[in-house]
Amino acid sequence: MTMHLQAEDITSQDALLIIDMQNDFMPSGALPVPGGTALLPVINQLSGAGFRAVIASQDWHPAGHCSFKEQGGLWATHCLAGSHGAALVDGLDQTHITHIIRKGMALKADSNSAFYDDAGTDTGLTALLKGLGVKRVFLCGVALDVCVIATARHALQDGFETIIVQNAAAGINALPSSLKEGISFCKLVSH
Ligand code: VGL
Ligand code: ZN
Repeated sequence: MTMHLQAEDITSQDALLIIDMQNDFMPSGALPVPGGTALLPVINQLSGAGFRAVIASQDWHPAGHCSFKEQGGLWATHCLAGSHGAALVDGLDQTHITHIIRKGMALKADSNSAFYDDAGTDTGLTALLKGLGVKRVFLCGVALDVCVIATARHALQDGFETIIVQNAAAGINALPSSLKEGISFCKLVSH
């Protein structure tokens, strides 16, 4: 399903998950996502649309993290806890952000998802959302093919209607062709 989202479609049972809009994932950062900066106006418009909660995730790694190349992982060193690279991008409007979720903090388990890491450790996001009465989540941010999609899969698994806002998300590479059914895509309509 592709729907065209308008601000008036958002209800008090909806949450926005803004995934990893951090300096290291922007075009001049350590692990650049092409087009990352161009998402800012769309995400900023979206975040004020009346969500019950607006949750920003931050990739937040210790030195020597297992996902880093020098440890045999896939990625250049990025998002070191407390660094400028790990900070939310300056141009991100934080006015409507209600919660921050940090992930990837364990040395030996990566966490593409904002819900559970690769060892199954829970960030508490599902309980937080359920406690607020959230039934539907909209996802945006970076990287679409890595952390956004991993977060979407867990959202769906935990019973949330799950929608990726395609024009508010950008990837490092193309999306995998084997996308799990049940995740919807929409575009934000501005007017
Ligand atoms: C991410 C690679 C490594 C992401 C995080 O936010 O998509 N990608 N760590
Ligand atoms: Zn990472």
